[in-house]
Amino acid sequence: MAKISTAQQERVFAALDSFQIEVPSWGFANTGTRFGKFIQPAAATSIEEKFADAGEVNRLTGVAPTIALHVLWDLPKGVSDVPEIKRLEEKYGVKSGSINPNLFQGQGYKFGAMANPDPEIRECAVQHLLESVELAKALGSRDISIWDADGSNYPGTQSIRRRIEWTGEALEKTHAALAPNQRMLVEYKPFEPAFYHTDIADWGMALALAHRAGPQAKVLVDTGHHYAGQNIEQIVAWLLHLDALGGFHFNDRKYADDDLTIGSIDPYQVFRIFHELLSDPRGAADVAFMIDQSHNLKGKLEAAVQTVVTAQEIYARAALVDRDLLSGLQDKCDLVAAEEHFRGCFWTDVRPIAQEWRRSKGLAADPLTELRVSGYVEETAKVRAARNAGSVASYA
Ligand code: PSV
Ligand code: MN
Repeated sequence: MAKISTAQQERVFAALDSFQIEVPSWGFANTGTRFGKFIQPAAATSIEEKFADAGEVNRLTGVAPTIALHVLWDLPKGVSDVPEIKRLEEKYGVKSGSINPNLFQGQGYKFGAMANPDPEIRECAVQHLLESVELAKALGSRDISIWDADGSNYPGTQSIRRRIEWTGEALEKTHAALAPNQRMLVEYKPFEPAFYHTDIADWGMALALAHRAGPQAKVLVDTGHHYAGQNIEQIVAWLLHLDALGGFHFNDRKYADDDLTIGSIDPYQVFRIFHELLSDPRGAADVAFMIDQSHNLKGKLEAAVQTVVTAQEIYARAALVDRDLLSGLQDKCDLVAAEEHFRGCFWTDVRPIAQEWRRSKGLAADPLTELRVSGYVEETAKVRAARNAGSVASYA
């Protein structure tokens, strides 16, 4: 394996200095599959415990200073929850990150939210979106991250065309309420919960809707929301080219939206995505890195730390690429040399440099080991176990 050059080492350090990733509040609570959930004694049972856990991930890694909040799950009382959230931010040293409206759990949303044929339900969805924007303003959050679960299950049962219009109207109204520094991120997903058509099924639809909504609307790429075999880095390259990429929800998948740990199935794909980001001619693109995973089998805290560290290390590997060298090889169509350089960077073990970087920041060299040694999971389990056991009873 090629030795890491001084220039590469410097690039990796610079990349690590700029790398941050957001953890999701829902990754700390008990969640499962639609067939059931396995209760973890240390899972967070309240918003305070979610902040405590996010604080611990940030203490261990130093690169996860924000927590994504889901409005219905974390801010059920709306703006009156804001003072408590601010207290938690202060206490645990993590800030509120993206604000995620919930357009999928209300009973009224059975046939859709933004694109429900009933104008009253559509209005209800818009009101929720507007409240989410206000919440984000009150919390100082820049991004409102919108996932639209709408769609239909059977051909002929809904007008795809009218629903495009309704979705566009709702997003336009939401965009009009944004403060100048805020952004609206439009997430796409090809199926689930709808199984015939989803109103925002792919990046093209998300992009068209973002364009219609306004300049502060960008596309959010959830890596689990693609058809098998889709070239996600090409989508990323296009969105960067169009200045339309707002952020990521990172996770990995083998079959569908599996919410597995980033890079656990295909780390090379994550490397290729990071390569596109680092190749952006305008310099580091202003793109929010967020995690969207909730683990049913792995310990919540361990999974979160493992995810953050994995993302950071694959980012470092992408920083090894000598873009001038690669560009020259591409121009000469020296395919094998270009691929060998690219692949060689992917195969290089950057963990020693990452450890050195962490030490230089006064962080634990190995956050996962540090988590185990700290006893945090065992301690929180003692306090939370009874409450979590209660949630088994209520689930059964
Ligand atoms: C939907 O699958 C999704 O990816 C959206 O981002 C939601 O907000 C999140 O998962 C949690 O359900
Ligand atoms: Mn997502």
